[in-house]
Amino acid sequence: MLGNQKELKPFKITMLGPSGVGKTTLLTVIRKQMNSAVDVSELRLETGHPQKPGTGFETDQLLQKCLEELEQLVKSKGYIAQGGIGGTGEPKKFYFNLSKLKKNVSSAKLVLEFQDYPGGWIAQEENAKQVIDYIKDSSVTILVIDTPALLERKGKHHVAVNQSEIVQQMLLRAFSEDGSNKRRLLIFAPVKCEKYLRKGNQYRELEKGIRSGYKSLIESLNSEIFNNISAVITPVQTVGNVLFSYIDEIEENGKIVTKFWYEKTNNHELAPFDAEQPLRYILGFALKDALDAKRNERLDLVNWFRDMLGLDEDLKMAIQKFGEGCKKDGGFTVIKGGHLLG
Ligand SMILES: Nc1nc2c(ncn2[C@@H]2O[C@H](COP(=O)(O)OP(=O)(O)O)[C@@H](O)[C@H]2O)c(=O)[nH]1
Ligand SMILES: [Mg+2]
Repeated sequence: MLGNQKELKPFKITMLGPSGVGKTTLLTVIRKQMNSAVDVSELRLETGHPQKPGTGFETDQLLQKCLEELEQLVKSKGYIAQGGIGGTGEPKKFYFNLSKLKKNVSSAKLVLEFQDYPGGWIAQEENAKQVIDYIKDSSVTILVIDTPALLERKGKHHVAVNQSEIVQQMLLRAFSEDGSNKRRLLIFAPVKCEKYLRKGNQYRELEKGIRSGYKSLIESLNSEIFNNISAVITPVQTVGNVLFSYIDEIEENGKIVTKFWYEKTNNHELAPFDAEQPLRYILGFALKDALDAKRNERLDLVNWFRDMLGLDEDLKMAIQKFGEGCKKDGGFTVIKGGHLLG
């Protein structure tokens, strides 16, 4: 193993969103698309924490299971109702690590730690506290948003499906209670948004929907005390060939149950689109944070990057190049704090 080498501190990212919104799916397609989206001559993405044996295997296993279920979902014929793959039963850390392609195994690595957990936690007081701690402890939070719930029927189901009131409160609490003033990136990641990005200008509706569905959060973040926080929108078409179709409200055992129905295209392939974009934003942000920290001598805040800063110019360049590939239009929006991004 790595003998007495120093511990590699991971760069931490927390997933946020209620159960079923698509957190684990998003991680799965990020991994899938990174394989093709990383400029293959430059960066290598592998699973696992290089100093924690078994984490690669565990991450692979979880993502593979989710991937198989998604492939099944795309293959089946006709309409499908929302829901399907099993929820995340316990908190899980997913590790990805990035290194420069064509270097040997022991070359410099940037380790990313994604914190996933059962979505149900955010509605349970004790567990919600834990999630708030995850957010405080992370540099990046990815808020996963069910797009049809946000936009259809004038957002009638948004609060219930995306638990938007709760997540806004949690974010504000985490951000205000954190005294460290470290830089943060909040990524609004609308998923299941294939339908809205296929045609002309519909992506404008998506941006408008997010600005109104998370109005109080965005207004608060615009206050000067949150100058350390950047917020962006990165829409991800998580599965590709499955489009939102219609909402059904039916009575089951005396209760009104809402079902979101999706329609397949004739192409039965799992074809995520823009899934690597959140990672481009994350890496651009991380690198800028580290470089500025070095300049301003506040390295204590970015120990996850300290080793890498001086050591491996090649990896830095590759990360920077990858980060520069982040989209800036067609639904991709910088809400605030553009100066903190790469
Ligand atoms: N139609 C459709 N279903 C999706 C998409 N992404 C996720 N799902 C489904 O949404 C459900 C919940 O996803 P999951 O990632 O487990 O949510 P989590 O609880 O937030 O981790 C699963 O049944 C997925 O198959 C998508 O882009 N389109
Ligand atoms: Mg999950």
